Amino acid sequence: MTSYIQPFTNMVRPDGVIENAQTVQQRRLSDMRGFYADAVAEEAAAASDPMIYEVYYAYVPEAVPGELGICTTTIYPGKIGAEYYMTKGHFHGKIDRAELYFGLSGSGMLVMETPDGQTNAQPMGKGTSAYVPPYWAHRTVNVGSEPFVFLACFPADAGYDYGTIAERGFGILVVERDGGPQVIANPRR
Ligand code: PAN
Ligand code: ZN
Repeated sequence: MTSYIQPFTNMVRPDGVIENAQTVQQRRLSDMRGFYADAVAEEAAAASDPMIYEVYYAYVPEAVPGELGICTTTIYPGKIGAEYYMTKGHFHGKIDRAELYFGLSGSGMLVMETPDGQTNAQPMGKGTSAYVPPYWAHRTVNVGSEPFVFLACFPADAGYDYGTIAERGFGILVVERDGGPQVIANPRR
């Protein structure tokens, strides 16, 4: 017999807090050492171990095909050297799973890359709907002076492959140049 999941709603605040969240994940600089291009700046910032981003999960389903995961990400404003605070970034474990992002507040960039090295960067802000297609690794970056917050909805069986990006990074970085964000080639590639 089918056992039905009960329908539910959550209040999602513009600052990314989800009321009655199932879990909250915090990512400090110490959770992502080696991700930033400027190793000297990263070492200097490590002393205070700043909070880089937080993820509130409204729903963390089992990896059942057909189910959806729902969460917000709040990336705090800041830079390591010239590089803006950002998420680790990942391919999905099931690499052909797509994802929807929806901007709630602040301003950011969505950086993406295919396994064969095609890159793409899309600006995001409040009200932006962004499609992460199958096969594209994805990372978000806060390019503003306020927290950048977005909602994500993803197939429950998508999973995470963090290792590929942890090793190679993305082909493009988002850095501050002349007072604003600029997308540049990753010098470590
Ligand atoms: C997002 C991300 C979230 C945090 O919900 O998981 O923004 O980024 P990292 O997972 O790269 O640390 C998502 O893309 N889920 O699939
Ligand atoms: Zn994802």
